[in-house]
Amino acid sequence: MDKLIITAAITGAATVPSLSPYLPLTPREVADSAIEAAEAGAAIVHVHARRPEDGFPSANPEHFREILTRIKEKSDVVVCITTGGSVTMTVEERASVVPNFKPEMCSFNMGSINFALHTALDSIKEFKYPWEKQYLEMSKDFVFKNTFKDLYYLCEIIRDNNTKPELEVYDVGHLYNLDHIARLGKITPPFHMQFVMGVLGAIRGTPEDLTYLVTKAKVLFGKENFTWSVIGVGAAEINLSTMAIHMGGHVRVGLEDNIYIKKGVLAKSNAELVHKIVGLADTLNREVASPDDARKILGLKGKDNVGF
Ligand code: KMH
Ligand code: ZN
Repeated sequence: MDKLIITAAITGAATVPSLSPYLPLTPREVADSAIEAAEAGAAIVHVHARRPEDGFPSANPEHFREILTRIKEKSDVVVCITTGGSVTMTVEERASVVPNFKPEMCSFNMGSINFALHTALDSIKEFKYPWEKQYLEMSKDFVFKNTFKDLYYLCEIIRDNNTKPELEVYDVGHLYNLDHIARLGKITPPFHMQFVMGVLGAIRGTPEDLTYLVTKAKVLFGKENFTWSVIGVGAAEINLSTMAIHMGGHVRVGLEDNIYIKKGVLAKSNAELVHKIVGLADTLNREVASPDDARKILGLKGKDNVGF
């Protein structure tokens, strides 16, 4: 079994600031939280940006630049930049981070889904910022658009910048979408898949669903042609992580996907969530990968070949 690659997803765009006072918002906070997560054992950090003044998801390259340069200065962690962005961004805005920063990795969402966040409204009594309520409410009618035209477009951008995609698979059909673009030669193995489980609108975070996704990926691509990792969105995070550690997969945790360290208790940092996974890996006798181990396992171009 390969060493365990832990990815920390630092802030995302699905969590709103009122849900947790520990969510990093400013570029400085995002970068420092990423550095701390790396010190705790994360080999990769998955990065979104937010507006410093109110935490609204940002596509502003200057916000990204501030985050990326600070991380690079202080840590050798692998940086994976989102191309999923947020519900308010066009696919062109989302993709622009790749040519702008030529990262070692970027996310690449494998298809469209309903991406609903409105159920979080029930747990918020008071909103910190005026945009949050409407942002959550409008997600009831939101389709996270990743059409084939979008997939073809992103394939080109990702290939042109020699960036390794973290292929975000939210449902079984997304494996077939990947198979389609692979057959066209637009993307080549080995693939690194991130099974995103527990979003309202896509597959749930159940053990049998994870087993099925892994089995189906082996059937479609052959087990030597991909690595995989899992995100348990919300309550499923630690349980699915445990399964993945045992099954030879990799793990993504972080405040982007889950704000609790255990039932009813908010995680105080991304590092705290990473630390929990390091403990589980130790219990299950799986060694944790360093950033350079992850570079080797995933075949990355290296920190010196990025554009920031
Ligand atoms: N927030 C996750 C459920 C992306 O950034 O491309 C999915 C995600 C998408 O990380
Ligand atoms: Zn993300």
